[in-house]
Amino acid sequence: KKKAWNWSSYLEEEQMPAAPQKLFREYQSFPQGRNGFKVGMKLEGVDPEHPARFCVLTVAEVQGYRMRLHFDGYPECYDFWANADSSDIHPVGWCEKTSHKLLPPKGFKEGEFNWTSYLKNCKAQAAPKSLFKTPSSPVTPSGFRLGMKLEAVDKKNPSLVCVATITDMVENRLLIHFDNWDESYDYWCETSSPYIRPVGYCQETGTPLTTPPGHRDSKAFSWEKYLEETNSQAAPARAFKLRPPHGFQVNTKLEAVDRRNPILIR
Ligand code: MLY
Repeated sequence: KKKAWNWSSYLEEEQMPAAPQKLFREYQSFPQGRNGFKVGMKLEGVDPEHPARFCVLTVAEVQGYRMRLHFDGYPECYDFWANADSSDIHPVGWCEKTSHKLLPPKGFKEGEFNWTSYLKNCKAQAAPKSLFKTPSSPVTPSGFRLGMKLEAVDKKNPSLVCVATITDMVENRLLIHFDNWDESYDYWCETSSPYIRPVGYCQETGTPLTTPPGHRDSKAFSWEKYLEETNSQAAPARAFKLRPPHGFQVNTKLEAVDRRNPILIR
């Protein structure tokens, strides 16, 4: 007969210790982490699968400092976990205030949704503003502007550096969109992100640049012409937090962890 599984006999059998509680940050502690969000509260937030979209969300479960967020009207399989201080979540009304399009719950036509009557009909509470992370320091203008172009690593295909555009900005974070690709490759990053580089970086470093599909003569791609054709500006090099040259050379040998097989050091 099988005995019920439990941690203490498992650790004893394996002769392995549990990770000591003191190694966890307060926000990781379970279940005492400070978190004022309550199940049923509603809010607005980024869809992790489509970072360009802001959606109507409900707190479905709270565990310590983390919570499971649910897309109103959609199946639970799309639920995702976020920390209470995530920069991707905002109080009710944030989209309107910041001129972002808010995707209504499933079943609503565009323009038909309004928070006041929705909250009333659902008999639900909006998550209080005080629970959300507020930008720590006043946001200093970064030099990046909406619509500016740059060269960015495609995080889903990390060997590619591609022609990209800043299509949204929240505080100091940038939404990176790849020209002529759909929004599923988009991602949010800090201005100091190592994934973004100024126009001309690839040419300077001899890295191949992936040009927008459908753009004529990808071989003869010229940023100058492209900026002119698209009537857009390059993000200024000074806006990038460029780090000093690191001294690594192409083909220098080193030791590194294999991320797909992390116990091996090759
Ligand atoms: N094999 C993939 C590569 C997509 C790359 C998209 N980047 C550049 C935004 C495909 O063709 O779908």
